Amino acid sequence: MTKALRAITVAAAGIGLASAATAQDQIVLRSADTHADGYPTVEAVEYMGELLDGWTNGRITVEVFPGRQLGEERDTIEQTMIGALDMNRVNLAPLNNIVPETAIPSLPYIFRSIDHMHRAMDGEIGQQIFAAMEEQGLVGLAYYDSGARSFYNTVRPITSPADMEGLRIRVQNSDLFVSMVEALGANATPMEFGQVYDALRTGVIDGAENNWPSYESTRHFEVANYYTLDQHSLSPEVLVMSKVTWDALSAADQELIRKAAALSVPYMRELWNERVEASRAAVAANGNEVISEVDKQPFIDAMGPVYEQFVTTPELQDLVDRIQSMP
Ligand code: GTR
Repeated sequence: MTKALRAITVAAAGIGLASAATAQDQIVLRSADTHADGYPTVEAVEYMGELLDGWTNGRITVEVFPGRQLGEERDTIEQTMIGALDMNRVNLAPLNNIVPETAIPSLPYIFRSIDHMHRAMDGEIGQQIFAAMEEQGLVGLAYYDSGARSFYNTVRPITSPADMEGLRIRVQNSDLFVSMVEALGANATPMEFGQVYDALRTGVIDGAENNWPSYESTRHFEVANYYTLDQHSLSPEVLVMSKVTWDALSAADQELIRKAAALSVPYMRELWNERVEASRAAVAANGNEVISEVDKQPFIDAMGPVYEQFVTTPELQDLVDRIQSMP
């Protein structure tokens, strides 16, 4: 595509894909990601774009805007819902307040393992949650890995919920995560991802929680020395498309996009596993105190109120039961 044409389609995307695609031949899907270039989620969506580009001889392309260029997740989710942005790769957590079903895979300790999470999200459960998102204008395309989220802080090694008492912990913009942190006796501070580094450095917060690659890529590990592998949430990443964009596509193009998204999942998972190892190594080289032998039971026991607060309908309870009873 020529630079001029790309500029036109990008400008037109602000008023929806239908206008961008009036030329019918060129579809440029703009996609946001909070992570920097090179992060596995960014690479996966770029790969999906390369597949589409190849299959359509350049007719459909994806333009990824990494590193919060289009705003924090809260903003880009809104943009996607109204059709100002075509695609968005976010964590399920910032969707929890918008689509109650998305809270279920974010629940603390709901999955026994990453494998268990894959089986649920790659099957009927994942599809049911996609269907619920559609009512809010979001078409789910893929679930990506996000490993396990664990607590890190600047103050002390956490080995039990008692050690969390009084700490100010940043959480994502999700009431579920607020409730989880409060159930452990800490103070939850919802904050956008891009503000966490400075907040940790200046002592506005004492800690946060995330997986290995995010702890490392954001350099949070350089300011928050203690990382406790309590693995409280396996909340996966998700790639969504605006329903406004989706509905403007032909059925054949929708199918191509679904196919490319599906192929980007195993690609992402491989990159993810490599990145986890690289991040562990970077954190070890920095000499951080990693508390890996954690008795998870007291953390699990403290989570009862969180389930009570968020599993509030028979439908949500059914999702929980089906996940928990999976072999
Ligand atoms: C990361 C996730 C981001 C964002 C971030 C956060 O693990 O990939 O999408 O949700 O956590 O904590 O805000």
